[in-house]
Amino acid sequence: MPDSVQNASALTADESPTTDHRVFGPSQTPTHPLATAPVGTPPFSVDGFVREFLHELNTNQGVALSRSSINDQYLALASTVRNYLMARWLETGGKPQENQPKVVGYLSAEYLLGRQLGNALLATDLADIAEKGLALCGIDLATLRNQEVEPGLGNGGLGRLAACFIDSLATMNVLCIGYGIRYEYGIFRQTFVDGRQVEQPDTWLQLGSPWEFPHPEASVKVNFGGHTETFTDADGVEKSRWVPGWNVLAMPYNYMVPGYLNGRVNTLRLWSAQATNAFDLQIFNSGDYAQAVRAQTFAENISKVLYPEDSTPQGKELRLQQQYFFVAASLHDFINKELEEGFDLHRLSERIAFQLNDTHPVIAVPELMRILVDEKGYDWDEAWDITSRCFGYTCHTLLPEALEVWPTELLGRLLPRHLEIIYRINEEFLAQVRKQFPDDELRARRMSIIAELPERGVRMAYLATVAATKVNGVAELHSQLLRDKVLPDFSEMYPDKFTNVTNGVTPRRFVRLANPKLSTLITDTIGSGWVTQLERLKELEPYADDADFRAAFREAKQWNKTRLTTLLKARDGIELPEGHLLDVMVKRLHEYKRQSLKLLHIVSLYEQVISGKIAASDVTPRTVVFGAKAAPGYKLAKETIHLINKVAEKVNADERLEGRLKVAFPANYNVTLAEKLIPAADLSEQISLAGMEASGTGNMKFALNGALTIGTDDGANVEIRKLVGDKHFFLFGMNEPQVAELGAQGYIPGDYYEKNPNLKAAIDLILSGYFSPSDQHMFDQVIYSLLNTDRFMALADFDSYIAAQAKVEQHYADQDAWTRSAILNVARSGYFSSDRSMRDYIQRIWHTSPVL
Ligand code: 26W
Repeated sequence: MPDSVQNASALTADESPTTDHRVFGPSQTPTHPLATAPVGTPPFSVDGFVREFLHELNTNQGVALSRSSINDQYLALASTVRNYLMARWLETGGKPQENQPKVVGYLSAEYLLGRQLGNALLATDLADIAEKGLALCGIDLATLRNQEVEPGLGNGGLGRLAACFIDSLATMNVLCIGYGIRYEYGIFRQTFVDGRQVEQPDTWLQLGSPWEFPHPEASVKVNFGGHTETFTDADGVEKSRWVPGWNVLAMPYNYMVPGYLNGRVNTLRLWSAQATNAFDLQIFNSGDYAQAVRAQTFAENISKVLYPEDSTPQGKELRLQQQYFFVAASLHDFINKELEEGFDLHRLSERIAFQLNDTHPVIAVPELMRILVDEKGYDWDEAWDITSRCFGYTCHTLLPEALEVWPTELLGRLLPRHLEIIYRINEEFLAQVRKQFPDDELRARRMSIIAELPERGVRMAYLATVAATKVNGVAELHSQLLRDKVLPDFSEMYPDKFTNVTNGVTPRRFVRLANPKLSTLITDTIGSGWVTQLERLKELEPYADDADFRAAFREAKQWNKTRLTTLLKARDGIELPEGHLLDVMVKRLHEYKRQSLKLLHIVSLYEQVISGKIAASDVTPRTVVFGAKAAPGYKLAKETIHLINKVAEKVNADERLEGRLKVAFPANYNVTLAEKLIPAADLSEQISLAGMEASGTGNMKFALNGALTIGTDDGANVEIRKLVGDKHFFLFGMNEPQVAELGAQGYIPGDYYEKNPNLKAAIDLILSGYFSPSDQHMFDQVIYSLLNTDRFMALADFDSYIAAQAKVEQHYADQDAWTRSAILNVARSGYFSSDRSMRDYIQRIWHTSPVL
């Protein structure tokens, strides 16, 4: 911890720019009519647009059209579209007013936003005008859209869900401030070197970031380290206070969150870390330049990079620094900036509902207690009464290893006052436990927020559950397992605290924007209301029996396939053959998601053909498309990626297959690729071991884009199958109780290997080194983990999976029947809109309402 990190008070009075964040507006009463007029919006016309664009290009980019680069043109276009949104943002994105409904404060360490330009053009209905206006300037809109690097400020499901949720709240006219971290480097860019994943830094800011508005004047000082000391206050009460050791500045960057065609623009506020005192001149003058700027680099590290793990916390100190950094800045921001001066904090929960997106922001609970007790002088009970009304907690996982436990040693060193407060919260809580469940010390020990073994630590999920008004899972099965298996003691103690809100996805990005052909067909058939009332897709049901509609539907799917073929050729040099069933598995690489099971299906098919057990002509022409990043530290996941690429190499080159089975693995799966892949898919692979995938959201995107699902009864698959109907869903495998049963009785994967010849042949082919001629044992680790432990029972579900795949081939052979099923998947998946999820959160947890 550098000693030169001091606060801003060093600057002399007359040099210091005003930092009083409450001073707004001109110092004198403005008299010019424009100064008091509402902020203008450029004319909504091609001409008006061209004028605005050229103005931005010349003045903002400082180039003439004739000398402008594509990046100049993209940045000018972005700021032009921003200008159309600005007036609305200033009107609707401002400070929440006393008479306005409660604000939703969404606290998330991740936001997987995807490209912004397309969504902004959609939300403002500027796409056509922009296309025409740019064409008049000799520019192709699509080229500029491809110039945008997506902000990859998230790992996977949790981060993308946050992005869908804030889009829905804006579209539903609900006040929301999304709070998070502006990582300088987002999720790594994945490349393949000889089939192995190699991570490259995500330099998303390099070519400029036109969608953010920095507000250095609104920076917040965030403290760390130091110690606490007790003192007796004026009324003789023994109190404790924090004496921090060092601090950093949190600088806010505001992003627009435009509602769809409703003129509302909410705000996403992402914090970036800066040194309070960037440069130590004395040290510099003493010639130790590195030391002089060490404070800066040290501070900036906090928001430098996103942790690429999406299941196993590494327990790194920097990760905890990140969590406290954005939470402290966000609470300070809302309490001291958004709320009007002198607001009575007893009524805080009337003005905001903070939602904890998993345990990552739960340090917000002791932080709010610290603010109320130490800074605002409330007594403990008062403070707890306020705090325990302000938070909802969403759990996104079932994996025990994904539940964060911060060692008290680390927490006490970084946040000594917060550890004290957590101890007190736990004390008060255990007193309640003992009162409600007398003479049951075992229960008290089980429920303690403080774990003693293997080392003393704070169980963040327990802290969140104790403090939250509501705890929800993200799919019915998940929420049930949370009650029964993950937090049973808490469910028994607080039965009404537990609820469910099944995930959803935004139809704006994942249907309207990603699938224009299908969108037009739907709108031409049932009108355009579906984009904000997705349940109206139901009106498509009768058209499943309409041959013309089916033909048009197939045409849209084919158009998406052709678009994907062109993209993968240009992007990855991948040839997608014509007329193949597109079997797609895209999600993070994790053993519980069972990419290995998909791989065993491919290798088994391949082995049967090359061994002559089946003729190539018996194989339904199929291309399996994988998309998956592995956490860099997750060795077995990276090995699995390597194996998939090596199998692909062999299968794709083997003439004996007569081109009827192909494997494609485009690198760097992200939101932008998902928008092209998902609309083109026929089959959606949702094959996790039952009881492992909290919900899944890819499954919903596929169903809404007319792909049929092959899946287990896991997460939201259960609800998808219930709504689309068994005839239009390929269910296989054990359900959760059967998995528990098999686990209890003792699972021996080797038995399944021995008794299933096809499975044995497939595994033996890999073990023979057939796919790794240079090193026969290259994939031993992957295969032996399946043969010896197979924690996620891929071998046990193999048979049932293969049987289901046979049903897929059979159904696909009847294109009309398949198309009918696909249409019914679309028609019956309106429930999976994130707008519906938001309605559920509003009703069950937040109790706010749209601004009228
Ligand atoms: C600390 C390491 C870490 C980081 C992220 C642990 C766990 C996470 C996330 C909770 C993992 C995640 O993204 N979970 C996914 O959340 C989705 C949205 O609710 C669900 O649809 C997925 O089923 C769930 O795996």
